[in-house]
Amino acid sequence: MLDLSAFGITAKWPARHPDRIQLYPLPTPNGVKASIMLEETRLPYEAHEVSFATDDRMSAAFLSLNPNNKIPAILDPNGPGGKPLPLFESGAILIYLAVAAGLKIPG
Ligand SMILES: N[C@@H](CCC(=O)N[C@@H](CS)C(=O)NCC(=O)O)C(=O)O
Repeated sequence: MLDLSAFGITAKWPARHPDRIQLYPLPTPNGVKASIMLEETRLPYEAHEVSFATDDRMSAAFLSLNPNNKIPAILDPNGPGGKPLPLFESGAILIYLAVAAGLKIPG
């Protein structure tokens, strides 16, 4: 089984399925982009809600993944070279997931 415990974010949001892409979203205009892409591509993922009500995005655990304290963010346990890849910025996430799903990127 994959071990994501080296990533501080998993201390606050433990991975029940560490083999799946870990998604840290909230249904906001930017937050839904990664969620929609994961649903559309059918890539296996596990979502962990980042509540604004409790300032989750300002926690040390979240900041260890995205120092910009913004959602969405992901942690792919099977990134390039088979190594885990943390990623934030919805545009970067969308392109990354498209490539991971084998979609052709125009241009
Ligand atoms: N450029 C970023 C913007 C992300 C962003 O602004 N997310 C908002 C929610 S839509 C957020 O996390 N705001 C919390 C904050 O700014 O503290 C992206 O596209 O991912």
